[in-house]
Amino acid sequence: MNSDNPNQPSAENPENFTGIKRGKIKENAAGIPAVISSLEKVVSEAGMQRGMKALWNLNKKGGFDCPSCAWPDPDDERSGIAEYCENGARAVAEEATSKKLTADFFSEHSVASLAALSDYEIGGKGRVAQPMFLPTGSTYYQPISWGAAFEKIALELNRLQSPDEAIFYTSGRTSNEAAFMYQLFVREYGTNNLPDCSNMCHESSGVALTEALGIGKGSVTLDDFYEAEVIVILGQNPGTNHPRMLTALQKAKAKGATIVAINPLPETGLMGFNNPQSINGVLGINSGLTDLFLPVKINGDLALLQAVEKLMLLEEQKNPEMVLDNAFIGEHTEGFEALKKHLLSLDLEYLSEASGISIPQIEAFARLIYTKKKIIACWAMGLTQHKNAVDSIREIINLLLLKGSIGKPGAGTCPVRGHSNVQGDRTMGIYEKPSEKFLETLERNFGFEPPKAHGYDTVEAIKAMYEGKAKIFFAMGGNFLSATPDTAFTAAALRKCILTVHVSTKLNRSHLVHGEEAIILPCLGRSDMDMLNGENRFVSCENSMGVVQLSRGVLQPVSDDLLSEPAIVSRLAKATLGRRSKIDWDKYAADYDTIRTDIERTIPGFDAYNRRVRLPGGFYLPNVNREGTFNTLSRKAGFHIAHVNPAVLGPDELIMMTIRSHDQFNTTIYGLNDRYRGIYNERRVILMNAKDILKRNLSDGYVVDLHNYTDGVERTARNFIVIKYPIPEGCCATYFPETNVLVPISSVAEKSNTPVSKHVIIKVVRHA
Ligand SMILES: Nc1nc2c(c(=O)[nH]1)N[C@H]1C(S)=C(S)[C@@H](COP(=O)(O)OP(=O)(O)OC[C@H]3O[C@@H](n4cnc5c(=O)[nH]c(N)nc54)[C@H](O)[C@@H]3O)O[C@H]1N2
Ligand SMILES: Nc1nc2c(c(=O)[nH]1)N[C@H]1C(S)=C(S)[C@@H](COP(=O)(O)OP(=O)(O)OC[C@H]3O[C@@H](n4cnc5c(=O)[nH]c(N)nc54)[C@H](O)[C@@H]3O)O[C@H]1N2
Ligand SMILES: [Mo]
Repeated sequence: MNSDNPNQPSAENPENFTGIKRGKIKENAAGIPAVISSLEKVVSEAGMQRGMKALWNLNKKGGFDCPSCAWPDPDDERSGIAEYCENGARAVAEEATSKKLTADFFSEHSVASLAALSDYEIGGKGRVAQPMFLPTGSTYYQPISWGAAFEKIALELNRLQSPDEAIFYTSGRTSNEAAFMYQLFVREYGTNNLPDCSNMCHESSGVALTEALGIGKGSVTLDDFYEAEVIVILGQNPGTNHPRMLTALQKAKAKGATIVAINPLPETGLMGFNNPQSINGVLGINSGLTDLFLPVKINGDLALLQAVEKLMLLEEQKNPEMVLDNAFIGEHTEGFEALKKHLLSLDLEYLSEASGISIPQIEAFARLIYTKKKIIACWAMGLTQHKNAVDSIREIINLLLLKGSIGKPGAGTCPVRGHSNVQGDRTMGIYEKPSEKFLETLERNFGFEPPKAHGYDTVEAIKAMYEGKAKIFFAMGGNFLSATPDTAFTAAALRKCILTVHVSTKLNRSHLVHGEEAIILPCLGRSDMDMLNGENRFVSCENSMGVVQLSRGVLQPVSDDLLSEPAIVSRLAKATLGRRSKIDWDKYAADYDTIRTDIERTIPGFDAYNRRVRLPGGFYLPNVNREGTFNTLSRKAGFHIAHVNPAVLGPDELIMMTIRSHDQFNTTIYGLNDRYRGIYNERRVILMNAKDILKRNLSDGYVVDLHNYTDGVERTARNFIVIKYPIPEGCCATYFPETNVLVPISSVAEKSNTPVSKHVIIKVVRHA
């Protein structure tokens, strides 16, 4: 189901090799090679002067927020030279590039010829420099004025039978100010169809945390890391995806913390780290990070956690008051007795088998935490993108609650967010299921009646477009086609739209697999100056630990024809709603302080927003868990009972997780290397266990095709090179987004509806 001709690669999924080179799996992350690699990229994309200016201001107080991940900046001292990492620098290089795409570029390259390029090549073309329009039946984008573009979009939006036929997606880079305006516009227009990248990312964390603890965000601050006794890291690859977290882990370890890593892969950053910002690191003096590495089977986490909790309960029976925090359990939690009964009834051997971790190793983990009271659990996509993700995350919470490890220094929950402002966008109301209270506040403050019915999340949006229930797709950032599951299905869904619109910095595949008509609206990025009347304006973002701080770009935009995201929303709203609107959109665009004033009176925690956002380092949003309370109905934290239910595989099937290489930010491919895993110049690879390779009569280096057959549909991804890798038997790994074609649209997490991108059942067949 790849294209019209199943033997040909298609616009949504080119399948060419780039020429693999192999090296060893690295023992330590970062150090000198990382510094060199990041500087080279910045200078080659942006030039020396522009590049250095951008890097100098990255993550400095008063500078701009790194457009890469959401890891927090230190509250106190920030590095004098560089408060960023290799991959942050690369994200900046990507955005700060001096290459630009004007009307000439689009008149020379048809949509089809661009779509035949790889994501790496498409991204390398440069920044979109002016608004572009693809009329019905045309194969070339042509220039359009901003005014005509807004008129066109407004006309189509106003022609729909119902506002619910339009979908308004958000990626996670959008500032608080733009996000607040965007959701306000969308709701005044009349729909809650506000899916976002969070639906594919940490939605499962939000659901689990809200159910158990009454707030969908993590409880720890950076300082908690330095007081923790044990830090458990599950399903996360910080060396690549949150490199600055390694600095925090190194410091935590120096202060006495023990680190446990739970991951099917021995990820380099977890194992060892040469901190490029310390002399030892630059000299290559290794700081080993992980004390105990547990190579779980994919989705073996629930069983492993239950096994450890069971051992804790047994140890507590032997040594009362030594293991559990009974006072905390009694005062602050509910459901303990039921959980205890459940866990004690489980068979340790069964749990060991289901997790892939031997009983002695499970015991080693349990012994590490028996007497400890200050535990932090960190997790990311290895936990959230599973069918039972909410159960697994609630099991993490169970473990922390048994220890009283929430709401005290050195302990707590740490879902490590992805996009730099994904958490802020949700705080601003980018959510398809807004609470009644939030909608009432909007009505009271702005005088329009917001729609009550819940909207589509990401997966529901794709289905709605496919079924013809939604006809216009508007994206505030992101690369919807490549980020979502079941690429061929999603492509068909987007092609059924009458209009697809993307507010973007860079060209991407979602501009090339489009609706009947398509528009690209080019916007300023984080690093760009946003000038008005001689003033360089700032916006603000919220990081993974709930700190809100300002972000002000420093670079001259590559083109005069870019608008800021707040300006785009303002003009779109005016064009669409006209005199129907109760909101002064011009005022917002002219003075961002007025947006923040309205955020302050609408969203709790933003008191004195305009003053506090100007404080160096910003301010913390309130967090009930951090303050030791729980915002659930009963005001207690809830234990949860979950059942382990391992997948039953056919003899020739494997479980595939789709992961990030070192040289990418989601669908943006910076380069073709995955340096830490020793894979160079190729992304079409499949990491397999030696026994699984042998069983299939394959060898390292063979070329294979991958198939998934869920729901009676054959999904195929061709041309992958087999790589022998230390990964548990029965499991394999490939890169996202090349294998999104194989992720069935129907395969979603219970409760959070997140695509199950880390548990795809596939068959591996030697390429004919
Ligand atoms: N440089 C860079 N930084 C990024 C991104 C990027 O693409 N590039 N993306 C950003 C975004 S949006 C996000 S959400 C984060 C993503 O950050 P991560 O969650 O670290 O990203 P993934 O590569 O998806 O890695 C998942 C990790 O989980 C492991 N894993 C997979 N399945 C399981 C499982 O069942 N159990 C366990 N215990 N482990 C498992 C994998 O081996 C891998 O190490 O990073 C953010 N930061
Ligand atoms: N198989 C599989 N699929 C996955 C995942 C996985 O692990 N496996 N991970 C999922 C996760 S965690 C996430 S978060 C999603 C990511 O999904 P998205 O957020 O939709 O994807 P990105 O690749 O981050 O979006 C990149 C595009 O954003 C645009 N952009 C960049 N900066 C800006 C800006 O400042 N403003 C605007 N308007 N546009 C900008 C650029 O045009 C760029 O091409 O993918 C999900 N998909
Ligand atoms: Mo994400």
